[in-house]
Amino acid sequence: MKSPFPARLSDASFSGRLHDARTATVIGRLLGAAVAVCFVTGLISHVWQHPPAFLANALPSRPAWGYRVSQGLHVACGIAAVPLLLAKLWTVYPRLFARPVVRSARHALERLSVAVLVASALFELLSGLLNTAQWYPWPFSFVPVHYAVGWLLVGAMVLHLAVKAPEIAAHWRRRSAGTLSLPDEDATDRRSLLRALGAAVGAVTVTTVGQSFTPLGRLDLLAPRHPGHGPQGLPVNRTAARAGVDAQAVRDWRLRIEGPRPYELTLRELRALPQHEVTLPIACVEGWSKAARWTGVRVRDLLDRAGAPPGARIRITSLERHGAYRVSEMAHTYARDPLTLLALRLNGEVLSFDHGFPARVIAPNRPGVLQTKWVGRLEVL
Ligand SMILES: Nc1nc2c(c(=O)[nH]1)N[C@H]1C(S)=C(S)[C@@H](COP(=O)(O)O)O[C@H]1N2
Ligand SMILES: [Mo]
Repeated sequence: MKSPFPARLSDASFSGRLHDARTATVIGRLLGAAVAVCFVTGLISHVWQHPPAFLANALPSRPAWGYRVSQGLHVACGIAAVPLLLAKLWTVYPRLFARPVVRSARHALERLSVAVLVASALFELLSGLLNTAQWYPWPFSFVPVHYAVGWLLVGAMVLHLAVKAPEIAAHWRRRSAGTLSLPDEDATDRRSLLRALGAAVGAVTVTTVGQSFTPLGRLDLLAPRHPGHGPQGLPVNRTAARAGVDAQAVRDWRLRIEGPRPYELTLRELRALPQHEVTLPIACVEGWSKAARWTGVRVRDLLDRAGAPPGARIRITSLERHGAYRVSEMAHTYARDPLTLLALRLNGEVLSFDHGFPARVIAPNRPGVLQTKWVGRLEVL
């Protein structure tokens, strides 16, 4: 069978019609920036969900909007990176068919690093995107693999930047030496390509970013979640039915607080304690977030009554029997924050079952997965 590609593609056949180094540099810069933001915000999200021992009791609970902005950026930059990556691959693809396949040991290593770079970039964007849609068509667990491949991607990208540094430097500015000799029509075509790319990035961003940036909520046409859709004006990730929590499970509900002076409270007793109202967002790792008004009892008041030392970490356990998010832990910085509540009400109404009735955790600057619903027990650690 005849190959659709010229038998011998030398570097010369790579130079024309937007498969050139200037175009690759311009798109690469934007893609690199998007990947860098994804990496930093991804690290933040990972540390917040799985803190290393030395940070487990020290993560800051402020700014209250911190995790919301960080994770919103993570998902928005990941989505913007999809058209950027496709355009970048299109610009450089003739290089993939360059012959001879391997010219030297150094060349072989470079090709290998590009293979890792392309594969890990495609994997990160695809797995992240499917995760926001809660679709897991793979046999591994998303979080550790997405995290590990993130390191692979950044490592391969740094290597790529180092190898290409001379070329990137030569084509960084429009009037750099290498581009002066290019025909004018290439410059015009490049501008058109970049304008189209800008429009594509703008379109995917504007139609999804409203899932966390609520002023653009009405333009949120493509994101899997709409921040306003759900009971009591808030989306639900895991419903009470799916978590196996029903009226029966909460009938004789009591909150158990384990500490130096353990005690139990009925819902009526909890309601009789001083109530506080806070406005805080649920910020899901999948990218949607929404602020809401929560009313309930300060966690620190409950801990004081149990005689908890001020620096103590706590563990929160849900009534839910199975499920990855039935238990969460909280640093003293969170437990002592006056905004951290065991919430009983949401947006002026008693919590619905799906939002965690009879009681759920709401704390500032905290990933949604840790805002435990259907709380049954608080333990001083
Ligand atoms: N017990 C329990 N709490 C949970 C979860 C869960 O699966 N089980 N899901 C978490 C996730 S992933 C999110 S984003 C928030 C969503 O809260 P909401 O359904 O009230 O909007 O609840 C969190 N609390
Ligand atoms: Mo979530």
